[in-house]
Amino acid sequence: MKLGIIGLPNAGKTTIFNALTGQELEAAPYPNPIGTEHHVGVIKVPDGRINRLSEIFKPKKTTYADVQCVDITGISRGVSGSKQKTAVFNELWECDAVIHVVRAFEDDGIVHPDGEVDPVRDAAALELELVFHDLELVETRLERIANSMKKGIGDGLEAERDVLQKCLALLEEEKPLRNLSLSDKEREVIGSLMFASLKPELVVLNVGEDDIGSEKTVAAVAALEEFYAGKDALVFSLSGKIETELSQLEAEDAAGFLEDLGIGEPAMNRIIREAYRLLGLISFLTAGEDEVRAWTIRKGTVAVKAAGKIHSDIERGFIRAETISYDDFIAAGTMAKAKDLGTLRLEGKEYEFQDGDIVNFRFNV
Ligand SMILES: Nc1nc2c(ncn2[C@@H]2O[C@H](COP(=O)(O)OP(=O)(O)OP(=O)(O)O)[C@@H](O)[C@H]2O)c(=O)[nH]1
Ligand SMILES: [Mg+2]
Repeated sequence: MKLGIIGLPNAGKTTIFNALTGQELEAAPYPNPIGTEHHVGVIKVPDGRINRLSEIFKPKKTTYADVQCVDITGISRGVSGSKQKTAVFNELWECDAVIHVVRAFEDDGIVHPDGEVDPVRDAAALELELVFHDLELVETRLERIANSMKKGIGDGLEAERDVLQKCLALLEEEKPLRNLSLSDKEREVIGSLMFASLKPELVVLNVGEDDIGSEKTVAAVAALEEFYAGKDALVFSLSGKIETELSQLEAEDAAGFLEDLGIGEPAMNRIIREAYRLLGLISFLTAGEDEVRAWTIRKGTVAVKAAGKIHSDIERGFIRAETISYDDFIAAGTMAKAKDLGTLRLEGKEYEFQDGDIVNFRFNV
């Protein structure tokens, strides 16, 4: 999975990228020119189950699931059509979901492109850039299809045309495509078009350190939620600055810091969790003396395909998947006990893994 961070200039994208990836890139008080920043990093997916299994199995190696993350430069207003902007949208196209950073923190030392902080206006401005980009795409494509049809070489393009007309109607209302209910078939038909506003979005309101959970923050989140009412978008608030500090602390110090702040867990954990949910992803786990590890799959992936994530040999030679849910394993304490209790099951090729299933593949090649 790959997440792309977008937002207006100086919203705090790089700050949040640092917090997510543990990198320490410079977060500058001046907006970087569009197209100049494309930082790539890896997020280790926080997973308490993996921590716990590591304590139990004491493996040589512990591996968390990971997610790629790109810090894409600020999309400023009205740069439509420029080369830099094309680069930004190309980058965005590679991502499965978007983290849209919206500034709420006040700081006179940090220029806001519009002079003052206004989260809903800013979010709307960015969405409009996505909409304009997609509108251009739809119009161009519809024109091509119409031309092909005129020339009598447009056979089979009707389905695409019909979906695009639905898209057009929505975009003309200045609404992002993620609000459209499309069937899998319809999605497939337009699958090669590089739509930006179709990507599921996590909207992150970057609030000042003193505004975590404040009335002002609650109101701003509610206003954004109203603006985003629809599908495939979720709104959160966090303090990018604090999250960055947290990410640089050792686990023990971080726990103390969280307690002082009255926060249960780093907001980043929630972002990742929700991104998984938005994208329909789950993890299955493998645990042994060599390695405890989380593997990311789409919900609904059958056991034999999931096996292929680990190695193609296991997929080819798949016999059975010894499977137990994480909770059942913890309740039993050991695999031997789980076998006695009957909670360790043998599943076949077509079994759909559930989130947190601990799996041992039996295979033969
Ligand atoms: N006071 C305050 N400053 C912040 C906060 N978050 C980010 N900043 C500062 O705002 C400035 C811009 O932050 P960046 O993370 O570089 O913003 P960006 O969105 O990556 O900016 P561009 O890449 O230039 O578009 C930096 O000086 C940050 O230190 C915050 O919560 N509070
Ligand atoms: Mg930046």
